[in-house]
Amino acid sequence: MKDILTAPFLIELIRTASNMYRLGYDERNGGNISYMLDEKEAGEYLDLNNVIRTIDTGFDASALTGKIFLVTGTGKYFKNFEYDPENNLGIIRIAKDGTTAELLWGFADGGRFTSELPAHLMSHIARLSIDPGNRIIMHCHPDYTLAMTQVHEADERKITRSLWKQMTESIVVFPEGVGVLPWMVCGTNEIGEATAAKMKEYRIVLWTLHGIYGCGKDLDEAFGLIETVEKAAKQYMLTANLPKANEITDKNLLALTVRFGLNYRKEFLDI
Ligand code: 2HA
Ligand code: ZN
Repeated sequence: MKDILTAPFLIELIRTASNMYRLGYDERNGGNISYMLDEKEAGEYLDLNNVIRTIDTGFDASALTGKIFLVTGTGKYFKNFEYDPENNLGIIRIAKDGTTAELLWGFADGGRFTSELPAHLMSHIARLSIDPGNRIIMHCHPDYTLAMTQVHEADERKITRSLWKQMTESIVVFPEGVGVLPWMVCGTNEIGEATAAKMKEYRIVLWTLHGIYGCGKDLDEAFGLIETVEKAAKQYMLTANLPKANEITDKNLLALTVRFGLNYRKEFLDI
């Protein structure tokens, strides 16, 4: 058995979380990540027959029975993962009943997975149904995205258009636009279901006055989506009160979709 602390998936998640902490995306215990692991790869580092304890998830994730996830712990700080992975992170497998998580590693201080597990697992189910290569669901609280949800109408078409028009890269990176949820109580099955429903259409979902969800085939892709939205939101907030001398037009956006062969959300352009 190889040492789990040398596992690339663990090292990569820790490095990503440390970076996110330093960017200010994850204050205190803010944010959470789940990473669906390959069973064969996980088996190189863990005895998959050794269930340390079981934890009730409180919702049905039968579609993920047998799937193994590296997940961040509830109440844990992203800044501490690199110093103490075994108390801050855990590896769980969804049991046959669909509502029990089998702990295979971590949460060594008796802790449990993130309070946002419903949104994570329901979003994994939603993304896998349209993209079998999806592995990551990532949630965090980046400043400018959060600020933008305070001042911008929470309308998917309008907020996507504002983000697309901030910088050339936006429509290239998220041509399908961004999904938006109104303010809701977090950590519940209801916000999990609402997030997953949006994830069927978008890889980015904004939680008004809370934060952002992103997904992807790996940590770079999920984080790259989030940091691009955050950069565009930053441009928006830096210039919202200034007269505009130059602007990306709908014609410019259309030209980008042609240049990059983008499968963009056509109803979001005024052409
Ligand atoms: O884990 O970000 O949404 C803390 C949160 C809850
Ligand atoms: Zn949050």
